[in-house]
Order: sequence, then structure tokens, then C-alpha cells
Amino acid sequence: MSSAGMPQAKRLRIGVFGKRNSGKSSLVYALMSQEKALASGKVTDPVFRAAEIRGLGPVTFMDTIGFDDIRKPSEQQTKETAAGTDIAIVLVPNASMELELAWMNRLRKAGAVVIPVVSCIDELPDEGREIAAAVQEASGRKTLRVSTHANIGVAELMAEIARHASA
Ligand SMILES: Nc1nc2c(ncn2[C@@H]2O[C@H](COP(=O)(O)OP(=O)(O)OP(=O)(O)O)[C@@H](O)[C@H]2O)c(=O)[nH]1
Ligand SMILES: [Mg+2]
Repeated sequence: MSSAGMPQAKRLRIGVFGKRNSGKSSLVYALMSQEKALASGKVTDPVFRAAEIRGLGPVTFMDTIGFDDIRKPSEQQTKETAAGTDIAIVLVPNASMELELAWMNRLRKAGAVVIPVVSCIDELPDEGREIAAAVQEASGRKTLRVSTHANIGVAELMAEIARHASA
């Protein structure tokens, strides 16, 4: 607890959004530099994990349920998570991106800074460059590419998060 009268630093909340199996949990763990193996399993609630980003202080990473998940509570839970998100990483794992673009809009309207990320790029032709260009064009947001399996782009994403966080 902080002592009375001491302003408490706002804890930055970084949410990772995307469809089922888009690599959300793996990315949360990769960003937190933990073992990928720990990311297996399904989340049934938004997961809150505390971390420090060097030079930025404490942040909270929020893992979320896939926004196309058929389980009933997920839409509401994801909405609630969206409302508390400062930086929203939205994963696009393939060329189908309508739902993702709609969520980028929703998150932006909820006040979040949106970072679109093409995920699992080790499985994509061209390492996802063409898809990233399409997402960037459609969203108007700088779009990054990551693979947690091949460890591509995770450091760049962290740098982008830090850039927004300190802005
Ligand atoms: N090829 C490849 N597979 C990945 C990558 N990231 C995650 N995966 C795999 O994709 C599957 C889903 O990964 P998760 O991180 O659990 O995805 P998720 O979005 O959290 O999934 P849900 O929580 O079920 O919605 C797992 O089998 C992962 O090993 C990646 O960068 N490349
Ligand atoms: Mg998950």
C-alpha cells in the first residue's frame, strides 16, 4: 500500500486480443520472457499477469479469451477487458481479418492504443508481409509481425509497446 497522499503510478494495462488459437497466450508468455511451454492450456477468464518493462515500471499483461470463442461468457468478458485496456495488441494469424479489424475499431473507441500484429508468421508465406501490408492499409495502424515459435519480432513488439507507453 502506498502511504496516504502519495500518488500511485498508474499501472499500464496491455491486452492481447485475437481469435481462438491465434497465439495470444504464447505471446503473453514470450513478452514476459517465460517458457512457451507454460502457455499451453485454455484460459477461461481473462488472465492478469504482472510484469516490469525496463524503464517503464510495472505493467499488467492481459491474456483474453478468443473473440470468436463459442463459450457464452467470453464476449462479455472480452468486452470488460477491452474497457480497461491502455494498449491493445490485436493478433491476425491469417488473411481473414474482418473480425480483427472490427475489434480494432471497438478497442480504439474504448480508448486503447491499438497495435495490430500478424502472428504465427513462421506458418505464413512471405512471413506474413503481404497480410501485414493489408492490415496496415485497412487499419491505418503500423502493423508488426511476430512468431513466438521462431522468436521473430517479439523484441520489436516490446519496443513498440514501450514507445507507446512512454508517449
Ligand atoms: N507455428 C506457430 N504456432 C504457434 C505460434 N504461437 C502459438 N502457436 C501455437 O498455436 C496454438 C495456440 O497457441 P496459444 O498461444 O494457446 O493461442 P491462444 O490464442 O492463446 O489460444 P486460445 O487461448 O485457445 O484462444 C498452440 O499450439 C501454439 O503452440 C507461432 O508463433 N507459430
Ligand atoms: Mg490462450
